[in-house]
Amino acid sequence: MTGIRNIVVLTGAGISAESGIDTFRSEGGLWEQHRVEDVATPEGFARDPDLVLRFYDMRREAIQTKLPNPAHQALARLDAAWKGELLIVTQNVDDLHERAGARRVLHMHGTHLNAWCTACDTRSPWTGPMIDRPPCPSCGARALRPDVVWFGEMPYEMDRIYGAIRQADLFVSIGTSGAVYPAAGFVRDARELRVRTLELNLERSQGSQWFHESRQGPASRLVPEWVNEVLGG
Ligand code: BV8
Repeated sequence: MTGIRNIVVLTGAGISAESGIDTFRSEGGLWEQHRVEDVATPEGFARDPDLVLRFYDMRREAIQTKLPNPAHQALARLDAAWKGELLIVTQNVDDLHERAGARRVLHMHGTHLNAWCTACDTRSPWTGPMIDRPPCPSCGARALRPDVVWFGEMPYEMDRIYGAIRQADLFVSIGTSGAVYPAAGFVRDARELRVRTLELNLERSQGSQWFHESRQGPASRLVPEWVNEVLGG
């Protein structure tokens, strides 16, 4: 892959599937077990906070028992070796990219491992449950919520993401169905900017037609192969 200096990688639940973390839309996936409206919206949280806090307590506990897979490890290898610009924009709220060693990671939908105090607006590292309404480490108020972006809420660092796409020579999408916006629109933004686009996914996503190239298969095989190509292995 010649002439590539700046890369933006978008990842979704599919990159963590082989680590044993449920995806959202697959058979038996999270959205089959729970109604999105009930567990991933501010309205759902206002209506039944216990339901929402239990949903995220369960997932927060689960991800801490999982390990990064070869796809996370390959992106961490790329991050360590790549001299050009690289930004790994993840829709995932797990910390497997970081646990694999990646550093240039941006969580556009937040993270499980932070608590967000709705009284003092402080975000604090958090690994335990929230169902018993523990006090905020900063102000003591019992007003914590998961630091995740719910439907209808603005994703994080959108300017930084659009800035990176504007500078990019290559946009790569890994393990995402292209069902949720604004993330699902990045490939079209990239195309309008004459950026090369590549999809690595188990199956063609809802936005496949927008990619110059789409490769199908498990991330644990496709991502190490692609990173070897880029690093000229
Ligand atoms: C917003 C955090 C205003 C919480 C999440 C335009 C058109 C239509 C609707 C909208 C629109 N703009 C906005 C909307 C509304 C809404 C939206 O998109 N609705 C959808 C349902 C139609 N968007 C919002 O509300 C967003 N906010 O728009 O604010 C705004 C507007 C403009 C600019 C700025 C702001 C906020 C959305 C964020 C919601 N929070 N997560 C939590 O995790 O609980 S979304 C959550 O679901 C994930 O983060 C992710 O984004 C999405 C799930 O998608 P995927 O990750 O792709 O997972 P999925 O299961 O769907 O697919 C997995 C894929 O992997 C599959 O393709 C499968 O084939 C593949 N796969 C599986 N195994 C493997 C694999 N691939 C490789 N290897 C494997 N082994």
